[in-house]
Amino acid sequence: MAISLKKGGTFNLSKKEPALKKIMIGLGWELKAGAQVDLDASVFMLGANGKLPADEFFVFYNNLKSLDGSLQHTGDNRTGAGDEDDEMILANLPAIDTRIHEILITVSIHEATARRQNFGHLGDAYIRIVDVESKREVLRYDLDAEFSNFADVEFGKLKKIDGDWTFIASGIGSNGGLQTYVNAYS
Ligand SMILES: [Ca+2]
Ligand SMILES: [Ca+2]
Repeated sequence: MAISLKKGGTFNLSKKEPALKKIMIGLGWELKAGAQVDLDASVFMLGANGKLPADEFFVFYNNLKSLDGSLQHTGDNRTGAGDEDDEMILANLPAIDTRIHEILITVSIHEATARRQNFGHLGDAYIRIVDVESKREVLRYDLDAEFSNFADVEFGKLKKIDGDWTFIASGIGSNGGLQTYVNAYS
């Protein structure tokens, strides 16, 4: 059984899953009837100072691979159709640049302001971590809090705490668009 986290919950991957090397971070969502929303998953790989050590550590639909090659975004999904993961990020944990202390995963609605959209147009949304080798789901966070008034959500983050990669189900909503995150972490 996979571990199911609630908002604010944490899971020490390095301690509880020491054999884990290659992981798939899967993000899924469902649209409410009639809604047409394009969500984009993005990853910010941050140094100890909370900033991107180089632009190429920002992984998104226009930069699918991180500078160190450890992270790969599998590509843009524009509809969220289907029950499977809608956007996926593959990570090779031992290959992550030692300068990286935090890996932040956000999901934002494409052109939310122009289209007047927010997470209220969405049904279920989740983030999960799967062991690539065994295909086993290690943990999952179903976004349980209310995000209806937001167009962007930080779904979760992997943070290095005392040398261990720890997943935190942060679930923090905002409304500035992807550019606001970019400005904050550049
Ligand atoms: Ca998308
Ligand atoms: Ca879906």
